[in-house]
Amino acid sequence: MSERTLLIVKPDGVARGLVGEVIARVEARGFRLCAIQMLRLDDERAGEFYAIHRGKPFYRPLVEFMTSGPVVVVLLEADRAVQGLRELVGVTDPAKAEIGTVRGDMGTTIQANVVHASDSPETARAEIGFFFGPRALSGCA
Ligand code: FUP
Repeated sequence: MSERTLLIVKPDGVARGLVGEVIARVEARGFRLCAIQMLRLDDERAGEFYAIHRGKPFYRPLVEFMTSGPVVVVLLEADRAVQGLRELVGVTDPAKAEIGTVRGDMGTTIQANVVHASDSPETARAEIGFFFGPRALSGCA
């Protein structure tokens, strides 16, 4: 069944010129692009996005990292989009991510791991709303 999910190319990925490669991989795997936006998160928005991690030792550094430069936010659609994108992206720590995954091939540290991908359909809905609001209802490619 067709499903939507959210991909973010994080500041390290944008700064290193990896946006095109990440999107090419996603398109090659059959995801349709529904919306795309480049933006810079401020402290409050980044903190809200990662609110689930508030209080953890990596929370402040994570918020600082996510506000350190622009990000590219992409709304994607596919069958099994959430799980499929997680598989394409690989596990959180690039050192542990499989070769062939985005993080395994391009990530440098657990923080600078190039991309974010929603981890469940519920999270995807919330994260899509967070960035795109009602515009997320527009059609996909
Ligand atoms: P993921 O769903 O794979 O993005 O991973 P998490 O939601 O567990 O973590 C979100 C982000 O927090 C990671 F992408 C990077 C950062 N993080 C750290 O910096 N250190 C950690 O030990 C865990 C996560």
